[in-house]
Amino acid sequence: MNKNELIEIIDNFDFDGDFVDVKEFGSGHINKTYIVKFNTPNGEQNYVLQRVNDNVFKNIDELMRNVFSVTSYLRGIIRGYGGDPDRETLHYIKTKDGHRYYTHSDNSYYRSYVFVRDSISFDTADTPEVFKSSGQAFGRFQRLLADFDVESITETIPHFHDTLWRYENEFLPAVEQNLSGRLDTCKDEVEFVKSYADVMGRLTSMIKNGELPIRVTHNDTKLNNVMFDKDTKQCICVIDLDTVMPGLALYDFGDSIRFGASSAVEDEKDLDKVYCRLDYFKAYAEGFLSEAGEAFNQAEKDNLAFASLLMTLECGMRFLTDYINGDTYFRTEYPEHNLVRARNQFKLVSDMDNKMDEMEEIIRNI
Ligand code: ADP
Ligand code: GN1
Ligand code: MG
Repeated sequence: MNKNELIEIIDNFDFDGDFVDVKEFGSGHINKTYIVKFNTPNGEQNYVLQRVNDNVFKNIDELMRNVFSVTSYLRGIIRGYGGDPDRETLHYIKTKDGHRYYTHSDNSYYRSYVFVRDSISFDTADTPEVFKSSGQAFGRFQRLLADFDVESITETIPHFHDTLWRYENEFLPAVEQNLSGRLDTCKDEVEFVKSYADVMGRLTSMIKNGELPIRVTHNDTKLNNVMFDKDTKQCICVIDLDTVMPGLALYDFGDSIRFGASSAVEDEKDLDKVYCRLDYFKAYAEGFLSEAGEAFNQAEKDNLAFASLLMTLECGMRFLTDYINGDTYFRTEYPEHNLVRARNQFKLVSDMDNKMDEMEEIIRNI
């Protein structure tokens, strides 16, 4: 997309002030994100413009209805306790003609929100304190949405964290079809996934038995989906709300551990550098449980460590599936990127498996 076209798109949104500049921004794997600078009489005002990935999100109307509904609910609560709704949750900006998103002439979709001022996001946690603070942010997010009507939002991606469903309906068919012809290069990784088949349905069976309650959850709790104050390094708000759906508290906990308790970035190739940092695991658990833990039943508490392993396995399996399918889902920067990510996640799974007793002990002690 060239700059003139971007400016034409920006002109459709109801922004305040005069346009100054637009630049690519952020490191998400799904949407294409830009920062848009405006000048107003009160100083600089920045916005985020995103091209929504319509290969991943098939129903943009429902997606945008969900995120507007979740954020307006949160804004009400935040106002109620005297907080700043423009900073503590996303503030979506409609188009000049009142729509929740803009459809470009090439049938691509754009949406926009206020850039959280004086904020940064992290691709790795440099200290346990930063990670603990993200745990508080995601725990609080879950707590604030506890009474939000689950039925009022659509599942933007069905079966999102149903690991066994993904194994049977996405992974095994991908291996069977070998669309990219890459199967020869990842046989060990395929066997690794298969060796965990018997644990993949554990949480979904517990949902069916009524042991685990369905809550409104975020479902994509990567550290870089939390904005922090750039000076105090305290969390400000949770972003990337496209996957807010009915789910398990355990999914949100486990997915955070997968990303932030890892000693290395998600695509580190040197697997000796990749392991689960138990002090970070402990810090996150303290932060998350301090905000959300009061509502948890015993089965939820008992499965926090297991869910961390399961979410890591699931994500590795999704990267591997995408590699075998020829890179059609996650944004990649080089041909083996998804395989590198999968190997990285599987190293983490093995390490968590070895440390499972210690992880469970940490949770019992909190
Ligand atoms: P993706 O679905 O591709 O992960 P995100 O919504 O997470 O897209 O945005 C990608 C990145 O852009 C984030 O990790 C964050 O760094 C930055 N970002 C997104 N929204 C905001 C915002 N409102 N204020 C500041 N930065 C943001
Ligand atoms: C994607 O959008 P982003 O980059 O925050 C993905 C997550 C994966 C993650 C792996 C909608 O998250 O499920 O866990 O990549 N989001 C979607 O890094 O599929
Ligand atoms: Mg993101």
